[in-house]
Amino acid sequence: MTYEPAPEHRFTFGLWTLGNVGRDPFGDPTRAALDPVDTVGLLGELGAWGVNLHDNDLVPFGASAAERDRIVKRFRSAVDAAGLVVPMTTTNLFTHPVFKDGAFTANDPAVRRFALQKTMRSIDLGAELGASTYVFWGGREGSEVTAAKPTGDAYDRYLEALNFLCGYVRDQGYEMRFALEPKPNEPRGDSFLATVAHALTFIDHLDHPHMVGVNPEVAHETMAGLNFVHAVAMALWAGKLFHIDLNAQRMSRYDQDFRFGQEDLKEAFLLVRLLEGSGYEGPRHFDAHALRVEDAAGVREFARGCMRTYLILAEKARELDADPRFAEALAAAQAPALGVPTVGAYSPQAARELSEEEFDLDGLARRGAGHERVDQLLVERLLGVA
Ligand code: GLT
Ligand code: MN
Ligand code: MN
Repeated sequence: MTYEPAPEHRFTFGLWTLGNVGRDPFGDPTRAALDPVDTVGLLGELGAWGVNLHDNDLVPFGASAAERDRIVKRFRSAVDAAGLVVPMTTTNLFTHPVFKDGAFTANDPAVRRFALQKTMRSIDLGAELGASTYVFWGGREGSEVTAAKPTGDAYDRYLEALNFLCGYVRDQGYEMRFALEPKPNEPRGDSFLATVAHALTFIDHLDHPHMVGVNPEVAHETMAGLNFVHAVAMALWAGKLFHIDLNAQRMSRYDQDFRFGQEDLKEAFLLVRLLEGSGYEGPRHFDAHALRVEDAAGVREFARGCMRTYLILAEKARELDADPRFAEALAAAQAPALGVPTVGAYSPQAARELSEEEFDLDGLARRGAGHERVDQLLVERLLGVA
């Protein structure tokens, strides 16, 4: 196995990821900005499948229509020349100061209307580039002063915005689905749609819920101390995993967006195993960037590393699932038994039978669960000594 990335692996990166210049809240850029055309060339060379973008990663805020068309044409030729696709696009609703108090949930109605206008134009750009997924990361949707922004009203406005934009996509006849990206905080003190479960509940209230799913990010659930594999598994279970942002993160810190696999290898492994076994056919998108201490060579190493680690973990997952000792350990732990219905659908007869059933409670309570063996086999496989 050479672990060489190829387009069939469906690896994608955002323009903002390879193009990250290493700015942080305390320090200036440490790398020169990349021309999107050069980013695309590099991605093609490294074996990626696609490139994603925010409207303003490509077209500067406030550019004229003629300027926009010229930039998009040049970019499109570069994408074609590199043999890439543009599967996902999104809107920057967080950098410009006009969005300081939110976009779709800004208290000021004029800001909310401008945010919708900007998003409609950005959706047009996505459709023009062939994107089938449109991501919504509500970077500024949230607050620091809870009393100044009634939460129920904010969710009403968020819902109104998404309903309006679903209407727009349908009206234009675009083949496009929306994916909401949750995050608990940063840059706002407290963000709306804080976790995958918040987003799933929200989607149920939309006019066209089938058009909208989620885009979970490793770093975002991990910041909140949540189990990311559970979050993704729940999204899959709900039929709502429309996209995924892969990276790495240590708990309880700022949004680190590290190279995939840089932290918590076991979780990365479980995630790859879940995705590869789930039938998920969407992009494997790396929303991460090279460390601020790196130069152009480091950026290249970072991008290769994300894809290589994914492929290595996918191979380890296949090996683990083909290991008869692991299958035995799972059987001893009764993992397959969880797939068997407990009582089936309710019926008076089933209720009667259940109420008469007798249980050996002491025996059940004494039985060991066998989880230690399952985990040890997994760890040894991961450590390469299985
Ligand atoms: C920004 C954020 C990411 C989002 C991007 C899409 S932009 O970099 O940190 O998590 O996915 O808007
Ligand atoms: Mn992030
Ligand atoms: Mn992200």
